[in-house]
Amino acid sequence: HFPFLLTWVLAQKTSSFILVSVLFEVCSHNYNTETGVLTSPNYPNNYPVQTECIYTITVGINRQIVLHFTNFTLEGNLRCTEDYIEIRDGGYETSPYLGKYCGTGLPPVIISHGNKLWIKFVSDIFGTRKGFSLDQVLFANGMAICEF
Ligand SMILES: [Ca+2]
Repeated sequence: HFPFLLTWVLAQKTSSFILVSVLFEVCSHNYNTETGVLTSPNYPNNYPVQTECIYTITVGINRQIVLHFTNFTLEGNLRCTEDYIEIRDGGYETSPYLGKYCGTGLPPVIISHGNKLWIKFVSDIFGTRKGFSLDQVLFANGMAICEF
């Protein structure tokens, strides 16, 4: 699917963790590098319970983001009401819905329409798993310039 691939070096990421209440730890990550690896909290160890993480990825204008999951092990059920990730096609919680994933099946490759993606990771009060890891890569002007 992605011809003309070149290797792209993993870049830095910035992250911050804010404890907003006794019950839920909320972590917020803003990724504005061209590419990188994104993981669930504590990965590759189990993620904590009662956690909500928002990951906002922004790349250069006229570029698109490709999410390629490499590991995915979440607690899950059919409706993903326990632990899950939700992906939106834009920079906000209100951006167009792309999908909600849980369990152990690898999500499909996700490609943004614009230069932003919004990802929420949620874990409930019981049970944890290893979590997820994904490569974040990008397209420029419809041409693949990096590989997974
Ligand atoms: Ca859980």
